[in-house]
Amino acid sequence: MTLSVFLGVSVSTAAAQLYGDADGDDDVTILDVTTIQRALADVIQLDEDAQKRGDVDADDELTILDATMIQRYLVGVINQFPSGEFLPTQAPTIAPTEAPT
Ligand SMILES: [Ca+2]
Ligand SMILES: [Ca+2]
Repeated sequence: MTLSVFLGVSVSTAAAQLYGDADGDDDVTILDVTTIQRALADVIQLDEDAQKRGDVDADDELTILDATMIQRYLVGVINQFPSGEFLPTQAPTIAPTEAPT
C-alpha cells in the first residue's frame, strides 16, 4: 500500500543541497545508498550535483566508502558527515547599502 501525504508546506529549502542525498529527494535514506551503489556499478548515471551530494566523506570522489558512510549514518553509528550537512550554496549578492544623502 502506498500512502501519499501532501502537506501544504510552503517553506522551501530548494537552494540547499543535503549531503548524502544522492537521489535528490531532500532526505537521506537507504535509497541514497542504493543510488550511489548503482552509480558505482554504472547502472545509472548521476549528475554532477548528485555526485557532490553523495561525497559525504569529502574526498572529492564518489566511492563505496561514501555509501558505507551513509549506511553508518542511517543506523546511528555516526551522526554527521565529514562533509558537513549542506553543500555550500552560492552566496546571494548583497547590494551595498548607501547612506542616504
Ligand atoms: Ca535521498
Ligand atoms: Ca567520497
